[in-house]
Amino acid sequence: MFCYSCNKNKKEIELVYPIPTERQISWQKLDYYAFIHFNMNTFTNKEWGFGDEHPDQFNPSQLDTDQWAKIISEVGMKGIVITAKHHDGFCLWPSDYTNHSVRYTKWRNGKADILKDLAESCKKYNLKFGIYLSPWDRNHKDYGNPEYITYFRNQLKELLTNYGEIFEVWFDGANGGDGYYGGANESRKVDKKNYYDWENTVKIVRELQPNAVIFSDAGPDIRWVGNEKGYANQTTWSPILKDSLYPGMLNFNKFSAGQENGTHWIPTETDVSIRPGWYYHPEQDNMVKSVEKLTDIYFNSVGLNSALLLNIPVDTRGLIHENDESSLRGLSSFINTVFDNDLTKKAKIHVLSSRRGYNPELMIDDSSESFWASPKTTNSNSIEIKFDKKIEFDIVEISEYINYGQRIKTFDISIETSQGWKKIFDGTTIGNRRLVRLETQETKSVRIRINESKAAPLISNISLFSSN
Ligand code: FUL
Repeated sequence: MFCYSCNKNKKEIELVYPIPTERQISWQKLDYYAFIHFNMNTFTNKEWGFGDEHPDQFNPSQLDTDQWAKIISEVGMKGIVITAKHHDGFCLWPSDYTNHSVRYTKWRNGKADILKDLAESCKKYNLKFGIYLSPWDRNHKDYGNPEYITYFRNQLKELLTNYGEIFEVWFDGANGGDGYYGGANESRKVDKKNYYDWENTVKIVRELQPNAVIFSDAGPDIRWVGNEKGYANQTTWSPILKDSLYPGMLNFNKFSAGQENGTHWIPTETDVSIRPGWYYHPEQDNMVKSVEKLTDIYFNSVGLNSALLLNIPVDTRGLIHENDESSLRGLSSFINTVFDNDLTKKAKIHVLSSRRGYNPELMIDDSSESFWASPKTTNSNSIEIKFDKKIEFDIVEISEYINYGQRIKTFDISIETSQGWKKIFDGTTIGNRRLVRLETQETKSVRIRINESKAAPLISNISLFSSN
């Protein structure tokens, strides 16, 4: 995993617990990937189906999962998480455990398996494949009883066994309420803390897909960011006091920024839809988020020590709508143009002192595996990036080497002017990737100071970009 040749003897670096697992480190490198909400609700024009829908209502006219995967890979997203089953209980795959699935539709004579099609399309376009399986099931007669947990796990096993490598398993925190429940048409409440016995469900995922990260409000691998708007917290600690959390809890917002003294490494994933709804609604065709809005979301998720799970509601044809495609391509073109030209390639970098073997140039080299380390005893560090000629920039990117724990608590950025140093930004956490967007600045020297840190900072990357 580690690039030992980059820094000779990483063994001497002190760990600051908690630290990420290998599966979390690989996931964190994905930056942004797609959520696809496509299921029964697409055809009933709802966000939450009651569970009494007839399988024949599911009827896409031109379904083409290659079209999804092609667009998604071309815009630089690294994977797709699909709503295999949403709260209404309808399954996009021919599950052996229910007759509420594509197997019981007139569409394609009941021979369809959308997960199989999508898994193949993902392979073809080199995308990772993930699944959303709703714990809440408003169709199933046993929901609320122990039998339903067996049903849920049987379905999970089908998904984790029959579709190749799964990179993420998404468990929604929304559950319990009224529903069809096999004809009972009643309200059912569950004890969210204990009903699902998550510990044993997690074991199934670990056994069948050891590399998959598990998402829920509370982890265990990645956690909810606390809103569905696309914005992570300005201060975002990957460590969190896990024992105070459980999926579906009401006051989750209190915890969503994580904690400096968190006990478990559970980074945030920022989920947001490109439209107002998670599902396709024709009346929202002209409400697709603009390129500017998506760019802002990108900076406030990927750029705030999180990852962006951007939802695209596939339409009733079974295709990504032209308007959504156009915004996605706009975002991708911004990302490619801006992040392709790192101005620090022409810079010299200076620090007051370094640990032997961890020189400052490692912050502006091409590798994210190498890093600069300050001496053990220092808690205030000044990094200067100097240019021969004046440069213009409006984006600063800083990354900690997170494999050994998240450390930095506060930092600031200054530029050198004819009157001396001028502070232009004050920030808190950095973590995996911090993107700071500024007014355009002109200078020959940029200074980043790490003001407070849990231990000597380890910085793997500093970049400067111009979006003009
Ligand atoms: C929520 C669900 O209730 C929404 O329908 C959607 O799936 C969103 C991603 O998660 O909790």
